[in-house]
Amino acid sequence: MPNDPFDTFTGTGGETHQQVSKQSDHTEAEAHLTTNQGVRISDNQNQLKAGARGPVLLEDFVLREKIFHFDHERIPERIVHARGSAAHGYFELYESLSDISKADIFQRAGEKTPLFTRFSTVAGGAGSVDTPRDVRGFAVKFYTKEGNWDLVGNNIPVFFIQDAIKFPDLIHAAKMEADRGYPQAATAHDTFWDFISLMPESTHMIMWAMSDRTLPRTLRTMEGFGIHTFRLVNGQGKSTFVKFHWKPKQGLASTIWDETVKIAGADPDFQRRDLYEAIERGDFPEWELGIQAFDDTFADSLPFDVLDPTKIIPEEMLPVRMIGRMVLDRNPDNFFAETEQVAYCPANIVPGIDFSNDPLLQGRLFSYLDTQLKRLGSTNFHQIPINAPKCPVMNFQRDGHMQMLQPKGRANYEPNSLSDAGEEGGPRECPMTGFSTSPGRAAEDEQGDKLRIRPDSFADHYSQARLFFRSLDPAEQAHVASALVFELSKVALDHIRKRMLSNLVNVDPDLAKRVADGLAMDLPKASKTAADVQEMEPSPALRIIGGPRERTTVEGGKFGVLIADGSDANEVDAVISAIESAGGSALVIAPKIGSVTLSNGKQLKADGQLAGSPSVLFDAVAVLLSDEGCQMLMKEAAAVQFVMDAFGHLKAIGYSEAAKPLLDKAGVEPDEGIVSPSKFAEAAAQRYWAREPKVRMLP
Ligand code: HDE
Repeated sequence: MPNDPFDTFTGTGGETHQQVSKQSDHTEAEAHLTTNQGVRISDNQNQLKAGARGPVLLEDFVLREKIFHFDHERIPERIVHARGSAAHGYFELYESLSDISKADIFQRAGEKTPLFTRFSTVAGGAGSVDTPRDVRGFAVKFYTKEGNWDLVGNNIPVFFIQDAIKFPDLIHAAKMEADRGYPQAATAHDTFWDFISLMPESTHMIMWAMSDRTLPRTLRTMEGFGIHTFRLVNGQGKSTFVKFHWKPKQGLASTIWDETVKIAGADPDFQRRDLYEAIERGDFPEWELGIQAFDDTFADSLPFDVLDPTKIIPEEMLPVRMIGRMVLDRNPDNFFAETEQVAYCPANIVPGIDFSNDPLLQGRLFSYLDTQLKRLGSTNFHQIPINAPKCPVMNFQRDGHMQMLQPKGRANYEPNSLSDAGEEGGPRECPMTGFSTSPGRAAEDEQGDKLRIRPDSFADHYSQARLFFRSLDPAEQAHVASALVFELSKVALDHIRKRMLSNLVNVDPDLAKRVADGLAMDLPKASKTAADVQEMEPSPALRIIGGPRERTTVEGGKFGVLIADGSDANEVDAVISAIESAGGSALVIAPKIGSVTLSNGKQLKADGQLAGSPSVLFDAVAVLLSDEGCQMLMKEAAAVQFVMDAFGHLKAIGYSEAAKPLLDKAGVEPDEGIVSPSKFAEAAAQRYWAREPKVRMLP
């Protein structure tokens, strides 16, 4: 692999794997099927039987080994974040951060560090669809020269709960209901909203969860956040608080609820496929890593607690400084070995990075190691190549299930004075360069009696929920209201809906009223709050629509060009070329996959068949038909739906004059996004939010 940053390091677990695969490497001419013991197999089609129609024999070790291995192919899926997609890549530092962190990864501008990033949904099982309304996990494992650093975040900067002890309750409430085993990957049900309505601290996160943030168009078009406040520590031991951000170079884009539901049916692997295909075609997704760094004085000046994971620091209050970029440039070779077996752990940090006292983070530090033992079955999971550090690993830990290493010598303890324990008696502590914990500050509230208590500074549950809602574009606000109406309409128990409405009054009375109207319920009084709700300056950075990172480009997008026999060859060619020269992918959709005969008699092969390629799969569509082609497609429901959905999902539609009757039948009304073929590539870079009130009744 060219410019592979792994090459610069000496591996441990990685080497083991390479040795194994080298041993079993054959040229194609001499590739023999063998058992796991290396015995060549003569027949992989038939079991060993006593006579052609006789019973099967127990001595058939070839059969038994194969079936035995198959029977145990699955490991327990993750209890949360089971559904995920991942890729390899690298992090490149823009400028040295040595003034605030001694972490090796932050020292030398331009240096690349290999990494492996896994995106996930939270609630659904491993086989669930890619596009439910759900938070997305955003987990990055940096293989630094001083050990692995895992930044295990989400695409939303806050979390539902303030204390780790509530996590099992939250997840039980969100997942399938205990008795009936449904719904899968959906929060629109009684138990979720029962819990949420009883936990006002979740209100800020709920605003995000009901916004377009939980319907990302692709994994490439979402932000990532470390959520908790962490610490950076410099060479002098000085500690600085930090919050981590990932900002997508592709811009931020989401889908519309109706669209996301239809994508789930049309392509359950939509986001996994998108990531894989983008990397395969060399369109490497990229995010900038940003930090908000601040000291104790700044933290103390804020009207909320930086240890509270339900709070953000608005970017307008403390700008995000971009310190480097992540490029994902290589797909995994094997889904199971890499994406499934990768084991992230927020406790994996390196010298120069440290934790804060955030009580949610502190609980996570225990949980992940524990979960990996269950999932991967051995304390030696760090030796699996995807988890193995790319720097030397040396200690006296020994044995355990599936030990892959064969340490030499008698000394398996330290200190020792045996010369066979390796050079100078084996590895020793590094008092100067080894990881040492930042002492924190000796503030009164950071030490004292053992208590089960929540600090008063965590009491405000509504101010930032209000901040988020009021910072959104009106179209996004309407989506939040509409999502709440949808979800609460699926709640069968009246008292839960009522309680939720009472909480919403504290966020924004107008929002609560819109939701109550949408449910045809009376608006109850506001619920009691533990702290006064504060007015904060709106933060435009929180918006997608009209915000500073909204996606407004064709580059890296997918566009559907619907054609049929007789479509104008020049027009088709011009639209495809315009999209491609703007960096997008144009896919030809036709009634039959084999080929279409264009106006000039030439045959064009389709990329997708109409019934299997609805417009929800594309960022915008062009409908380029002849008179006859249009007459034929007007009798095809999939064609009418193709256009109707593109219009309803506020996408640009480029159309040839002859395709107009199909657009009319689909109820398309003219607006800025309905354009001639020559204007399509330009129009396709955005959605047309002004169209929304014409196509959808929003609360
Ligand atoms: Fe996790 N979480 N989590 N989580 N989490 C897991 O670890 C847990 C939390 C996040 O792609 C599990 O390996 C507890 C916050 C991601 O493999 C488990 C608490 C955030 C992933 C676990 C939290 C996350 C996980 C399940 C409350 C955002 C997927 C399998 C204290 C900052 C990583 C596994 C991947 C996975 C526990 C809260 C993000 C069970 C106890 C907050 C992205 O250990």
